[in-house]
Amino acid sequence: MIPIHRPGLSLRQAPAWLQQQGLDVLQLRRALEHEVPWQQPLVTVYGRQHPTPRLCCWVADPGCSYRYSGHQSPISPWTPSLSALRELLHQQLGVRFNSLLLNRYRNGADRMGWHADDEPELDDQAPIASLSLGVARDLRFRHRQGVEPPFAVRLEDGDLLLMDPPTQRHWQHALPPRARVVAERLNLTFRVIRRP
Ligand SMILES: O=C(O)CCC(=O)C(=O)O
Repeated sequence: MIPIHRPGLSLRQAPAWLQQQGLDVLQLRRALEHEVPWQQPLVTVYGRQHPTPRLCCWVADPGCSYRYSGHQSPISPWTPSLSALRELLHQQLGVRFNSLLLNRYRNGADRMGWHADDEPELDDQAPIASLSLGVARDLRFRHRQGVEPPFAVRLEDGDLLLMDPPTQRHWQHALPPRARVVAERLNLTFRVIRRP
């Protein structure tokens, strides 16, 4: 794991983590493209509704619902390949993730705006484990008060990125559009939702 530290930020990057687990990443990506019920919900931005600029799906244990940008995501069940990934992460990190947000960026126009994963239902003592499959994209980080220079982490096919506490409290992240990228990327962020 490569540690990345800034004041209030702690990341760990494991390049080609999926390949190191002996997985065929292309086959896994194709399987997920087919077996996941992808959606493109409407989100409200400055009072107006827009389709999200990517496809997504919320997979979680029963009772673990999640709300972002004014949208309550329906819960999809764990598929065999997603359960296997969750189990691998549990074995290696000792963390029992109970939910997963999948994002599918169809090309470089698809993107994710600035945000922190700091919703009240998320356990802020647990890391967020992010897996990337497909074309490389940059994940940008900026300090909330602007007191540190922003930076980017390049996420390649098969990489694991752990975002440890208190990163979400002090920093935001975004996946900017990239005009020259024509290929697809999947990102899976495993999370721990606090149960009521
Ligand atoms: O696609 C990515 O790497 C970022 C995903 C993300 O920011 C999120 O799921 O909160």
